[in-house]
Amino acid sequence: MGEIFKNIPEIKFEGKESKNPFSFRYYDADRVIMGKKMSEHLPFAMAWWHNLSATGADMFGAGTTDKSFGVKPGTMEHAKAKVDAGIEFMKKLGIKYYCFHDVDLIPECSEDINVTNERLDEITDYILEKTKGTDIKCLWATANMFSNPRFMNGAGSTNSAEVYCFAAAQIKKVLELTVKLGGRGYVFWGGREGYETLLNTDVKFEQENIANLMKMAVEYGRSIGFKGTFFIEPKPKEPMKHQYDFDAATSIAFLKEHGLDKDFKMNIEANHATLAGHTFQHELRISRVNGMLGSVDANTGDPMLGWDTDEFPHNAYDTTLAMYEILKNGGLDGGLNFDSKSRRPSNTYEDMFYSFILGMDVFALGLIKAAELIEDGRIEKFVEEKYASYNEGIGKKILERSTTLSELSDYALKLKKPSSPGSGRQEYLQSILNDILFGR
Ligand code: XUL
Ligand code: CO
Repeated sequence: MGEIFKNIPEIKFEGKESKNPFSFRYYDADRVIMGKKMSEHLPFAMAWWHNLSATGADMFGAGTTDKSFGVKPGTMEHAKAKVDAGIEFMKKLGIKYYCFHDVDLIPECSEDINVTNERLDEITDYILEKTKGTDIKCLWATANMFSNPRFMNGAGSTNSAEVYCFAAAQIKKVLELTVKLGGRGYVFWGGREGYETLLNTDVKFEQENIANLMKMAVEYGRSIGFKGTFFIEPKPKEPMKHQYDFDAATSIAFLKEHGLDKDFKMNIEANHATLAGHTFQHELRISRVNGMLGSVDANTGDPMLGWDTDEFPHNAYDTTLAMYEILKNGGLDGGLNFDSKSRRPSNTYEDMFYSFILGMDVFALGLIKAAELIEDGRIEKFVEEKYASYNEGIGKKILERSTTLSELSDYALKLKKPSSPGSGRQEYLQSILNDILFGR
């Protein structure tokens, strides 16, 4: 197949003065920041589903973007055209990774899972052939256990033992494909793992069955040589009223309870964080301080809307704070997957590129600013000093865990009244952040 995205050049770094819409203003792959190249700090990935499959269809209207790539959709020829389009797209943007659900790659055969699996073998052979000699690889893969009607009551949480076996079969197959494609991770996003009403739900039974499925996945994955990380991608709701992997804190507790915390980390998606009533940074921070920050689904929601709009990231304030957490984490096992879709009226091939240029540039800008924040040091110094009362005296004893409740009580009674804990200085810190973002 010839060039698909005709008239769209390779996107190069031209610097912030550039007015060329097909250029990066901030993403300069080889620029070194805090000892590492930008491309290493920012392992960007393309989500097969949004970029190559979704046409902009929503509950109220048909698709607006032609993703046929010149071939009839629903055929293996079309599946291959998507591979060709995806590789050309990634090459033009300098993106090295892709992420997929099994059924993003091929038309699923609803009558026989064996046929689906044969198609998956064929398409992954084709991906390997087409990516040979390039540095394009799979970031992570996942089994879609939410679209097929069989999963209407869940996958790991289903009431049907037969359906549970189909979930297992899909996971097994996708793990094999992940190894075949050299993937760095395998994701569990529990889209239907939750409930609509507690009136018909045995929560404990369902959660234990989900954990069991994950344990079997780890055992099988390790037995076939999968050395990467398993991820849970928390989301509080949508499509279900309540999803078990509500947020990072809930998911981490679940993993610890079931002894899965050595093999799993979090894949944090920005829009899922805000649906849970948290900021993106909050979810990254909670994961990081628990040693569980593994990967990121890069997108953003709309503060005015209560659903998963999956917009391309565009807010440099958010990406700065996100990259701050990622730098403090020492990077990611996974990467930054654009689980984002162009808006429905942004319906041309050019828009597909503009969307990624926006997302990649705003994360590059976030990286530059997060590094400046760390190098500036004023905010971190403030936080360190805020806890200085634990550096000596009774505070030191508390930190060393060498005191008792009675000794602390005696200390307080003798003191009669504590001195002020000191100002939190929020507004001062916010002005430093603004200065770093906009004042230089
Ligand atoms: C859904 C979502 C998924 C996962 C993978 O909100 O984010 O696409 O990333 O199943
Ligand atoms: Co996601």
